[in-house]
Amino acid sequence: MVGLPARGKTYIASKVSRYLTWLGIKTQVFHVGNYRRKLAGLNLPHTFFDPHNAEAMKTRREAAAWALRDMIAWFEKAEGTVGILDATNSTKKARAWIHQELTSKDIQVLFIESICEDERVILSNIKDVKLSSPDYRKRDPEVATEDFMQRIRHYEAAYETITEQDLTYIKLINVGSQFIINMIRGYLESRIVYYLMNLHTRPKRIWFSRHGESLFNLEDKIGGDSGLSPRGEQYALKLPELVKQNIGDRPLTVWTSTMKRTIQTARHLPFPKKQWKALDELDTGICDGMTYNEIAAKYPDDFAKRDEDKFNYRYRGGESYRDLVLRLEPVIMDLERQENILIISHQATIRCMYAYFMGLSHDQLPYARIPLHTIIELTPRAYDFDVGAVDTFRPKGQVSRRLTNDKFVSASTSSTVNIPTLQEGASGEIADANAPILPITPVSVAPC
Ligand code: BKV
Repeated sequence: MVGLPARGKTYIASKVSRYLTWLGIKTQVFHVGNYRRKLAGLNLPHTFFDPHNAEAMKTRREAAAWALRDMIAWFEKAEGTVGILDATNSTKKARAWIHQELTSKDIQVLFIESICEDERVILSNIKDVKLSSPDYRKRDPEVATEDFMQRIRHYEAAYETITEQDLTYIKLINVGSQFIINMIRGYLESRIVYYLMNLHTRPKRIWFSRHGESLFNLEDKIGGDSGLSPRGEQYALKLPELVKQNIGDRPLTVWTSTMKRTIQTARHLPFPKKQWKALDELDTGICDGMTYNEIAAKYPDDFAKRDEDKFNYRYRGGESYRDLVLRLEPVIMDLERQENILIISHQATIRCMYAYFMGLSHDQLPYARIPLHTIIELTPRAYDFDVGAVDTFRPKGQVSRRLTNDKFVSASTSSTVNIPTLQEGASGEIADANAPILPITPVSVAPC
């Protein structure tokens, strides 16, 4: 990363990391600020960031070198694919050093620079993010803001935007209103560039709902393209009111799959609608139309294999969750571009999209609890430096607990319509559709 403080570097780094991890590419962010805090402690005055402060400069260089060393060790020991060095890296000298250290180890370097001159954007970044950082905890917000502005001025004094023509880079100018790209090589770099071109920071919310209970749900059958049961139809009828309660009068677009049960569920909603084939339920191949009991009796080995590795298990003639992630990638890309979207889809597809926004691992993804007759709301949340990975262990075969290790987005509220419901969809274990959803409690861990 390259750029002055409060230009969204950490935000961008986390988004890219979450996206690549979701696709199955091993990615890790190395945040130099955390190393600096370990070396020099908290509550440092802005004078620490003065480039004329020789002693502090030494500590800052040490922190950067420590982070880079850790990153190189991670590439080697953990067989990582993409490491993201989150720091200002705001001088040609710093970038030349990074480039040299990495290319000498055959690691390719892509610089991502965020340039932003909009004072309002910078100030809101400071208010939303920096004042809650460990550097400023328990300080008067106005004094802290002024100190942070001073800190930025120190960086500005030495800042050199990237012009090195021999480096690979993308510059994101004014929150993505303009891009400059240089020497992009290969598939992964162009994918990252494409992803970055879809990011924005306009306020947005995303809501997920499964279709109402279907006739196949009633018979415990998976797959198929059945219509709604009477209870499912009740949910569809109540949905406009539920949406109004939760979404209010915000402009909204409704996305459904191309299957009858989602189209029927969305039928009474007075908003523009779009059907996506990519939102169709996981294809269960030869098991389509069977009950879980029938599958267990007819294909006991498959049933066991699925429990063993639910993310990778592919139904014969059908799909796995891994296949589904790839199928849903264009939906995620489009979602990043959008503002308020209500998605009415299926259990397995919602699990995949939910995992992207909540940063769930591939092991956790197939067990995320997405009950029928419930709206799940995702709201953006400011970055919290103390929220890292959480304990997300979940025994196989048990109903999931809802957890988040996400820094920006949390499933904050959800509403369940009280319609007695059987269960279940194409890919799930039995869950109680009427059980209220547990509130999300971010779990704090020490900064890495
Ligand atoms: C592309 N945030 O430019 Br919480 C380029 N200035 C930049 N804050 C950004 C987004 C897409 C960007 C993200 C920024 C950006 C910026 C200041 C940001 C967004 C949310 C949080 C923190 C930072």
